[in-house]
Amino acid sequence: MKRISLTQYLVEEQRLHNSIPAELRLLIEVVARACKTISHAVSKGALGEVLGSAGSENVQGEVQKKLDVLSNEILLEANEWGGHLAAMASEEMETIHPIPNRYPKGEYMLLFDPLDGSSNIDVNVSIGTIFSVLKAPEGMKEPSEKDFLQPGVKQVAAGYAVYGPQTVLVLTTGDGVNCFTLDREMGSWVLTQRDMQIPAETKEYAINASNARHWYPPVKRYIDELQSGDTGPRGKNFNMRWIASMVADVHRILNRGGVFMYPADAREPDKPGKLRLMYEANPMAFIVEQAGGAATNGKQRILDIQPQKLHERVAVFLGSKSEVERVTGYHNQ
Ligand code: AHM
Ligand code: MG
Repeated sequence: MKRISLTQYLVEEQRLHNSIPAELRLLIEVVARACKTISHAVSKGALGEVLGSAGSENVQGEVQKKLDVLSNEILLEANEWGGHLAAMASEEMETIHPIPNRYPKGEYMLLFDPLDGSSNIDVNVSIGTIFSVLKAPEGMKEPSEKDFLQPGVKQVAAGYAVYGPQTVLVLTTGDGVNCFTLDREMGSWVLTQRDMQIPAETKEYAINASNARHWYPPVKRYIDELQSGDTGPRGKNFNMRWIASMVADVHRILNRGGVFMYPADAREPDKPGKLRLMYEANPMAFIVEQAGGAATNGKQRILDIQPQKLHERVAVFLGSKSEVERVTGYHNQ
């Protein structure tokens, strides 16, 4: 097999489609390098003294793990000095992180969830990193939070890494979705899946069913129908998977189809779900749509939502198109 590295892929994409200018290529390579460093730290586990709580809370009041904090630092440090960015924002930081004045500034803005699936860190289950790239608004001088508040359709790139049995990086720059596998001996990312496509039909769904008693009627109805199997209205049996790492659940769906849901529910009626629009829902929605799937908040396309604040939460339904359309239809009836 002829091996194509991430760098070669990015250079050739630019040559073919003029879609990855040098600065964006640098950005993606720097993020990929940071993911390699995070992957290394993750794989050391107890030996690297990276497990357990950091003894702090993030802006959403969630307890931070050591690896949440470490991964955030790795991404910040890797991306500060290259001259490709104007600012960064992270799920783990309350305010945005402008590039310090001692470094040159670029035209891109990077957002990330440095370590997704934090509850799985200490039990050796797949976790990951999610990132999203926006362009700084024309004429922006000092970056502020409002410069980041762009709908997901404005993303120029998005991706995620999964630190699992294999470490993979899944990337879109708006021209399909490709997967790279980390070759640990060589230290390089190798293209292993081109143009990933989510099967339109599926028999698999993912939801945290322990919240069932709090679900709103459209979600209840949809899940009831799936669970009634071949004797119910869907006329077929469905299987369920819930990894509690969005990266791993989405990666399964990209490979063999399925639908992933984290709905809003009646526990906290003012809270629109658990997941964050800017760091989780938007990049995943971009990737899923680029792979032929769909992503909504139950009512509208996620990528069309105008964010109101940086750490905004959103309900998420994504994956195989026909299923996402069905459950969205139940909400809109
Ligand atoms: P995190 O970014 O703090 O790790 O939280 C997001 C994670 C998702 O990866 C996953 O889908 C979800 O939270 C799991 O939630 P739950 O604990 O309700 O199963
Ligand atoms: Mg997360």
